[in-house]
Amino acid sequence: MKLILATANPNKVKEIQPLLPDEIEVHTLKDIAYSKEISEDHDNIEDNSLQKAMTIWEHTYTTCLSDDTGLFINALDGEPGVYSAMYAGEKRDDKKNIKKVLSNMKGEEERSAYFKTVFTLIIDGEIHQFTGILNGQILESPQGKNGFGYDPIFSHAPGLSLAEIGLEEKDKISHRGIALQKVVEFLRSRGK
Ligand code: ITT
Repeated sequence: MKLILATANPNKVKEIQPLLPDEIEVHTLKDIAYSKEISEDHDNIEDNSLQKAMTIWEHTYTTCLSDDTGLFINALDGEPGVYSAMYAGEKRDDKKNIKKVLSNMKGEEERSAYFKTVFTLIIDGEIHQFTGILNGQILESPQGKNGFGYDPIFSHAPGLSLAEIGLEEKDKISHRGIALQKVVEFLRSRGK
């Protein structure tokens, strides 16, 4: 079966592709030469995830899988949340986003937060969504060089950021890894 990954983020492709069953022929937006920006017009990640998958489904009518993810910080009333990608401005910039979070969290003792990923799978014209959550804490300063996005300031285990663990370990415990396991189980149950 051919499946198109409806994400323009190469880091997400790196995390998702190895976890999908070998029988699935995975194509990225780059592979299908789709270079238009996909709109994300909604105020929640479920609907944005659906919008991304629908955009590519209507372009290809091929099975497709999208991911929308947000970092929700309790002391900031859930910010950056659905606006995680452009928190510090229209131009996506991980370093500036991290700086803004740390500045807004300065002096804050309640540092709990969670990542949430919603995958949308469109297969045979049917829509299915799968969610994964990873709870943790916002660190006082960035740590580690792996991963992407907010990984250097998110700690899931005492003293360690998500940017200090390997890709394989992140896949096992992360919001994206958990949601993707559900996608894989679903595909297997459909005999894919
Ligand atoms: P697509 O929409 O093309 O999939 P994107 O980068 O725009 O890619 P999102 O809309 O889901 O992705 O935005 C999510 C934001 O959260 C973005 O700034 C990412 O860097 C960050 N993010 C997503 N997954 C993350 C992860 O596993 N660890 C750290 N930060 C993450």
